[in-house]
Amino acid sequence: MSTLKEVLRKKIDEHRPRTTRLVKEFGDVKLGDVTISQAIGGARGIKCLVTDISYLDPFEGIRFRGMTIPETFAALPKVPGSDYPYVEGFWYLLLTGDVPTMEQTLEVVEAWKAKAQLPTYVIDVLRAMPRDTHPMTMFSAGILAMQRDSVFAKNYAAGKFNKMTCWEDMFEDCDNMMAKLGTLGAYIYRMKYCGDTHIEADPALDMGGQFAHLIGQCEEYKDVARMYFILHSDHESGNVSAHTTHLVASALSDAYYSYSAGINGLAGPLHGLANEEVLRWTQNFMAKLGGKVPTEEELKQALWDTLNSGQVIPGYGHAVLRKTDPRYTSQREFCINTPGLADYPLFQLVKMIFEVAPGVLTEHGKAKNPWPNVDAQSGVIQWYYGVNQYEFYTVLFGIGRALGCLANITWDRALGYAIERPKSVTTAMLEEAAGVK
Ligand code: CMX
Repeated sequence: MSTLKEVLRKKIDEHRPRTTRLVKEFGDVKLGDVTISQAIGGARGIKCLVTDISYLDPFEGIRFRGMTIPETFAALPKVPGSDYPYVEGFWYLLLTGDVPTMEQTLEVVEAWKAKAQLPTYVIDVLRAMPRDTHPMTMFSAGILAMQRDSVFAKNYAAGKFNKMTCWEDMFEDCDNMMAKLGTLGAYIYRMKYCGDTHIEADPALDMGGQFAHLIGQCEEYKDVARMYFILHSDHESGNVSAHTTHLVASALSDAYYSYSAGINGLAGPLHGLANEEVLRWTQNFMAKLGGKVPTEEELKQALWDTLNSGQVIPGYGHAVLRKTDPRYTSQREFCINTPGLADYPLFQLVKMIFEVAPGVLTEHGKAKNPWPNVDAQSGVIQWYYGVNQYEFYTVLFGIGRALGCLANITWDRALGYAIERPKSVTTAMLEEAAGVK
């Protein structure tokens, strides 16, 4: 081991008890308006972000522009022949707070169709990456590559920045990006998992339907895509992907820099990658049992084994929610109401985990919320439809999450939100505030 790493290890070992003691014994000590445990522990509960796009109540779950998930699905114009709304109409709702008419929705549908194609240089960037690169890396790189075409960056460089009107360039970038993200995700999917064969776009299709078509999916999956993108869109602005996007945009970085950064945050296992982890955990567990249906005891044991090995139960717990995530419930209802999926063994197992895991987590006593989040349910639907490359699931999350993040940064710029710059303190300052020798 290098001297540098050896010395660093020693310093870290010496420092850790100081941090642990501060949180355990002096967590409630105030540092101005926040406590030591909030300063060390990820800023939980500090009210210092403002957004009107969505609001997350710990017990009720998410509301998009004031509407619950069922209310949102019911209110928006539906794709003809489908039970699910246009993603484009949802974009209109997030941006404006108004439920669009069918005419207003179709205007967005047509605008997105006209600019959905990927520029060749973006395809070149993707193709230059080793094929076994994680799809989230490709997705983030593809978004970043598109920065070349940022309207905001071009106008800024040309000296055309105006604080009151610059939101318009931000909006153009966000709208242009939204139009392309489904195509980008589908291109990565076909290049990596379908022998690099690609499918021509169908000019008749909306964004959700087109994505299903481009990855080579069946008719039914078009609704899965629409539902999935809407459900994953926004969860107010403190989660890692939304907050990162907001933070980067606060430096007047354009939408591409900002959302590519947000995607990198979404790729973490404690955030969006949890949907991949859930499927991996569940499949490994089934494989260990040789595919047979587990007993409740076997399932409990597997959950305890995971916890005792120091890992988290993926898909369970939440920083804000204190009940079952309505995004979980919505997907669960989709499963229950879809013939074939309702009896699907993997769904049966996911249902069983839902019955057992909250009890185990409660007994374990650490997680503040023992209930499932959005990621506990989403992979099973993808798997059922044959999207079994679970490393791709977070890209699906990322296409949807863009709706919320990009609506937010459009408004951030319109309202001239300041560059984000919280203040840091040293461990010694915390110890002084706590009166620790
Ligand atoms: N399994 C085991 N332990 C868990 C847990 C879980 N599912 N959820 C929380 N805990 C633990 C935490 O790791 C923490 O332990 P330490 O004190 O040792 O650090 C303790 O319980 C308290 O954590 P918390 O206050 O309840 O939760 P946090 O706000 O710190 O973290 C989250 C929230 C989501 C990161 C956490 O619940 C977790 O790791 N869940 C599993 C991963 C997951 O599903 N992530 C997806 C969330 C949704 C999304 O963003 O996509």
